[in-house]
Amino acid sequence: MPLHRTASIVVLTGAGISRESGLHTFRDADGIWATVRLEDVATPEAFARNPRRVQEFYNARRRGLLDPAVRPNAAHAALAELERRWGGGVLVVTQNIDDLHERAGSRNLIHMHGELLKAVCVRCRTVTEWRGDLSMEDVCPACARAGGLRPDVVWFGEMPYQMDRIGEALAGCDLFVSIGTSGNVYPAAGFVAEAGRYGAQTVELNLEPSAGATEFARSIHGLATAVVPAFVRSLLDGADI
Ligand code: BV8
Repeated sequence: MPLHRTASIVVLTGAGISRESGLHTFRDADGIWATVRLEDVATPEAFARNPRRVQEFYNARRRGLLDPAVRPNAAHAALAELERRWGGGVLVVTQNIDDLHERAGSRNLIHMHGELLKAVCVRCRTVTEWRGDLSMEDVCPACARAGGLRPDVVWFGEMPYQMDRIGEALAGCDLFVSIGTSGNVYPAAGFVAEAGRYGAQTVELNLEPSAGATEFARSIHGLATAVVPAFVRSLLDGADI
């Protein structure tokens, strides 16, 4: 059945949507967790234990993201077009810390796991744009103290950002679409069940079935740059979903 044009859509994205832009995923064979343990670089305990190592891990990823060859791909562009042309609301909730959705034109966007191009001061909590390397010697532009700046990224064991706003959107949406995520990390992996409980249509677009594949009413498998533009076109053409 076609989705009515004033329907509300929530899209969850993960690392798979940025894979064809040249950014590695986490759990694929060539993924980030194949070369480094998340316990050593993506927890508050790791940062307390060895801040230099954690800063370097994110410095390398920030440099990679700022490589001119890394650009939004057709999947990011399709979601931005959907937001522009759809009559109802379109909210993208991304687990990704890259800025490819913004650069593709998405505006109604939540970075639930933070942003690689921002730093937060643990002392005054001020968030600052940060595109260079980050070290424990850097001084917070707001409180002028050194040694307190960290990537503005949500680590394991930390509260994801804007959970209230996300919960409201899931309760009110007519369609929940999950793109490029393995469904291993909570609370994001639980969003499909939450949206489904409120009666939303649920669709998964992914290279392969995710850990939560059975929770979706429909799954479309393929490369994001192929399946996402096709799905957006079907929505805009009023096709059955
Ligand atoms: C929380 C930022 C409480 C950092 C990330 C013990 C203590 C505390 C918590 C826990 C605990 N044990 C378990 C938990 C919960 C924990 C968790 O889920 N752990 C897992 C490992 C079991 N979660 C947390 O700690 C979260 N906080 O629970 O706080 C709370 C709970 C509820 C409400 C309030 C508070 C915080 C989790 C956030 C951690 N930070 N990232 C960084 O980026 O460095 S998570 C990290 O994983 C990234 O954000 C990433 O996006 C996310 C999910 O990974 P995916 O995006 O799915 O990537 P993945 O590689 O796994 O999959 C890629 C998929 O794409 C694959 O399916 C692949 O097939 C597909 N694909 C590949 N190429 C393509 C493609 N698809 C299409 N096209 C392609 N070309």
